[in-house]
Amino acid sequence: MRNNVLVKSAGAALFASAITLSGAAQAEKWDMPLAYSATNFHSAVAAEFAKCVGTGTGGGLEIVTHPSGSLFKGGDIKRAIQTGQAPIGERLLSGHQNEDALFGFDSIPFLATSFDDADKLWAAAKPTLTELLDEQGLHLLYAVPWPPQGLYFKKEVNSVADMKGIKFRSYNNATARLAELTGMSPVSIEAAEISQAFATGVAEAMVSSGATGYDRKVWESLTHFYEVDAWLPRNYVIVNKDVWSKTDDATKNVINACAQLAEYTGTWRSKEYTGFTLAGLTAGGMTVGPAGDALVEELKAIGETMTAEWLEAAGDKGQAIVDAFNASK
Ligand code: PCA
Repeated sequence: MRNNVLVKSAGAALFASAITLSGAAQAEKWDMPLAYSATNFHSAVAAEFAKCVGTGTGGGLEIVTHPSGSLFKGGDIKRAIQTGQAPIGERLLSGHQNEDALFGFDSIPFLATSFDDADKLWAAAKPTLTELLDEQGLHLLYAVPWPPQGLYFKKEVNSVADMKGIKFRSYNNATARLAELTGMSPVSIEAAEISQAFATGVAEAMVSSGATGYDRKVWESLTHFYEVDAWLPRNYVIVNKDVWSKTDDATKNVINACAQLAEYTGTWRSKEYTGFTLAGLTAGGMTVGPAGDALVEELKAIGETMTAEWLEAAGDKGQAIVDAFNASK
């Protein structure tokens, strides 16, 4: 009788620890490197996405975001995910234009200059980009546009001639090429490091959104922001393909639902942030406004050159994206 009780309670204890163990085995943690600061809206959206997945899986999958390039620097995030050093992460994919020109579809000057057109361009490009990423061992979850890109300087600029010799911070091939075609010297610098680069004079100008200038408080070094609305590049959240294929269907469903929500709220935040951050630059003391007509004309001609160069490099698949986009407008 006594023995029986002991056996019973030992059995209960074992059962209890089995529950704890299986709970522990199921709870998984994914570190998610992000290139941009925690205050940036993309990072805020990623944090909400991570929370959504945690809630939706009942704590079964915990995604921990690491902003500001603290886990992997922007330029290393894609490789880290491909090689399985990180299961998931966020990256500006046009930064990888040197691997494949198709990654630069969203940085073609004056092709898609509004949020609506950027969405249409994304719809036209998504199948091709999903396939390209898949071939590289990556599964695409969601993509969110940055606000329209404008030009930052530390002096008034009214023509391309005014840009000659300026040290221009670039973030992908297209921005480096823009510098070359305008007589500036490109220097590649991650957003996380631009405040210092401007303060020390390593760079003196850039093309970016109001959001990034606001995040990095560039009014401490720069004076002018010209709204050019040149393009709206995207950040992408990608998962290692092996990790994704080993993820059970119920978890995948939750991740997909949270990803869809993140793309929607991210786009909404990007729109809201456009005006907010331009006002922030003005409050910081910068002169903010549209570029002059003469400068715009010159930039459009450079845009045509860059569009032709991109189509040449991206081949039939690139042309098909542009054709599908034009047909959807
Ligand atoms: N900010 C990012 C990319 C585009 C943008 O608006 C950056 O400057 O790095």
